[in-house]
Amino acid sequence: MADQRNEEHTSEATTISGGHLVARALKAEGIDVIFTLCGGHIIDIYDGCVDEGIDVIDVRHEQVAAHAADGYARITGRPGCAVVTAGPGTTDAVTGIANAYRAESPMLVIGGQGALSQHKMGSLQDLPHVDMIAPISKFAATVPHTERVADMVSMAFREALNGAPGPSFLEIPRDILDARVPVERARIPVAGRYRASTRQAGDPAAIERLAELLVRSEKPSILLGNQVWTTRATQSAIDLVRALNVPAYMNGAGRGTLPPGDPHHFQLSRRYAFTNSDLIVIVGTPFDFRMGYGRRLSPDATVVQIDLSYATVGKNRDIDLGIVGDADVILSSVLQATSAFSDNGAQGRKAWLEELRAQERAALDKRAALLHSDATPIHPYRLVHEINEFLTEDSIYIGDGGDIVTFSGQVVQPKSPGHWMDPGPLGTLGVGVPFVMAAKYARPDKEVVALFGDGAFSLTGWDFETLVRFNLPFVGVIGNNSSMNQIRYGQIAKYGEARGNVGNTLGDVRYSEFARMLGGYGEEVRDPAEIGPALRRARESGKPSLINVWIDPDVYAPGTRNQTMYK
Ligand SMILES: Cc1ncc(C[n+]2csc(CCOP(=O)(O)OP(=O)(O)O)c2C)c(N)n1
Repeated sequence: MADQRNEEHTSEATTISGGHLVARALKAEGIDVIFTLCGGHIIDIYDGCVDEGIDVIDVRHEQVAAHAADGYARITGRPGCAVVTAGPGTTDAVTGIANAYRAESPMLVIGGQGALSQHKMGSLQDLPHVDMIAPISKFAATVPHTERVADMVSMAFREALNGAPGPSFLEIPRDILDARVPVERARIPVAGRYRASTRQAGDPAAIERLAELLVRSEKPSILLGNQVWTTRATQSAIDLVRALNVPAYMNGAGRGTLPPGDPHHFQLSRRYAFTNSDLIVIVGTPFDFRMGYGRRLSPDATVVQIDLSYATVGKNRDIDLGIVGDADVILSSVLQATSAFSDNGAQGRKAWLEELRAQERAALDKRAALLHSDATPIHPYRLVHEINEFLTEDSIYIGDGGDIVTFSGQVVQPKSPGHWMDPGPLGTLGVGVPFVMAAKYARPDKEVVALFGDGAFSLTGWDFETLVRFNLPFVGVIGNNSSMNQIRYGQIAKYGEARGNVGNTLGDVRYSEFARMLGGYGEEVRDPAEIGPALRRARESGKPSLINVWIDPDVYAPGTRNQTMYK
């Protein structure tokens, strides 16, 4: 009997289960948390996480788990991880995977699956997950054997980080996950030894050419896009625009690369700049709808595009020069290459910067009155202005909604790099609460401020409870117009007032009471003078909070009125 126990002990010690192999491979990638909703197919992964000291944040909907993994990647620069069960658990996560795919956010989603031994027999929650997810991920595969579990997790990370990053999906059948294999038969990745650096340097000849174009340009402009943050190119970008005196525009996660008030920070004169520049450098953002597919750039300008993805450079629009690689490495090499010129032309560009600054001032003057409007219901411009005033250098700002977030895109300026989060080009409503979860978990030292449309909040709002349960305080603001206004505007414009309110109106919900019911802090605000004080009380509460601000449902952001998103 004693011998038998001994033997069992030895085999336990020298074998390892699939779930524990997952946890070992996650640990090697530096992942310290998984976002998940439980299911019988995946419990061995939780057991592995207990051993490896990986936190388990359990949410109320798998879409939230996937968005949180996306948000974690954006904040930390390391891939995020969501673990979801087979069938409906995985289908619920699909939106989060798709959002990360369009936003170029690296993450791994692990889905359960029925036992391989019951393949296609009609097991509980069986679905063809890999077929479903392949078109919206960089890599989607089934793990065929327990020995391969950790190896395939590392493969999934390699694929997620290949070129422009994105999501990977692994389906692990239940019997593969639960089985034990001898440790020496499994490839267990060692940190830093299963993939190369992602810092690709770009073609040296192209870098020299861009340096010369910049030095010779009289009216250059640069767009610092998402990948400036992805590749942590903040300092290189700042050094370049300062040394060469180049006006910089920022979008997506690139917002905040330069602080507001910086002489090279421009926001409201982009169209003017792109119409009048002789050189336009686009860094790490595709020519998609947000860029008018490249059509809004002057046909006479020299256009340079830098991107992590070979497939993105030159897509939708001809370019004069393309450079594929890491924005940080490329921008610093370009600056270095400009030192070969005795005069980099910076002085000569002063008048150009002044011309753009005058455009900015005119645009600011035009809307100044609305930013300070005392109207009730509250004007959305007043709300976003108050939020902008409230943000500090340590506030990570998250926008989740339609029209109200379009307003905020024009007014709210993050004060630091990496402190702006929006869904990205998929335009997914419901990212707000999961992004709060990821941001506050990963950076407890930061304040997280989120602005929701009432429609957007409703999609994933129940996970406010998860924020309470895990003690993840944030300042939440709902721009409540009791409708899905961005869509409502288009319907009214097309079908008239009488038929325009179909399928787009919401109830008058007091979200502050919802917050309080779940253990958070909440206030209703109808007076514009109360927005600032209410935000400060939310901050001081130290709890997850919702300030429900009643805004005018009959005014719309300029972007919504022009329907620019469909053009
Ligand atoms: C998941 C998802 N469903 C639907 C849409 C389409 N959509 C875009 S904006 C919008 C209205 C959002 O309403 P709300 O969040 O209340 O913001 P508002 O426009 O009223 O400011 C909708 C439904 C979407 N982008 N994402």
